[in-house]
Amino acid sequence: MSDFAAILTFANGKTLEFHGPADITKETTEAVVNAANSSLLGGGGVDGAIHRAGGPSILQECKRIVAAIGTLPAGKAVITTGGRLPAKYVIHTVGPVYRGGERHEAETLASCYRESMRTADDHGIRSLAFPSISTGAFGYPVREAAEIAARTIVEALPTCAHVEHVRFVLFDPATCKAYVRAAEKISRESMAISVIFTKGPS
Ligand code: AR6
Repeated sequence: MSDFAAILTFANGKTLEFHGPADITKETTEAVVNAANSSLLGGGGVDGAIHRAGGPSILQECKRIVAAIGTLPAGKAVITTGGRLPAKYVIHTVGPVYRGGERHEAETLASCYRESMRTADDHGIRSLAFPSISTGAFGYPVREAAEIAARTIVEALPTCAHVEHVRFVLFDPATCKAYVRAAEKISRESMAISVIFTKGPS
């Protein structure tokens, strides 16, 4: 059971949803995004959870990608199938490691979201779920990261031919709260035509 949900609906009928606390490995969107590292060999946090739940085929595909293109730079994205996950695909992206908030870190974080959206769209994917990239082991302050994440999706969504629904799946209450703030800010700026907060943060 989640404690928080907000849905922003835009003029073209596309939606951006904020949802949590929740586990992205249970998501039934067509694709889920993984906050990976450049090796694509798995790790802790959401990366570990996705590989555990999805099974070994995801790692095998990641190894084939690395053999073909080398390690994945921060800000880029690649796609594998979802193995045993309910989602059909996993899009793996590498967030920036936070080292004090230099401008290129914000740009790299925005690039993760843009590249993931572009990859999904190139594969005809209609619905996509994101975790909060870089705000765990990579140490990005969640309030700043939430605003970059939400704004980048709001900008990218209208340009997609296929992606219609994007959902942030937020693991813990503090992360939910930060994304609620970002959602509220965006809704105040009237980028969305309808905003529904079914439960706010306390
Ligand atoms: N569902 C949704 N979100 C989750 C889940 C889950 N099952 N598990 C954790 N989170 P992190 P990063 C949240 O550390 O900061 C890995 O070792 C978590 O609470 O997973 O980008 C990789 O291999 C936090 O809000 O990713 C890399 O080496 C968010 O996901 C490194 O960590 C991101 O936390 C990447 O670090």
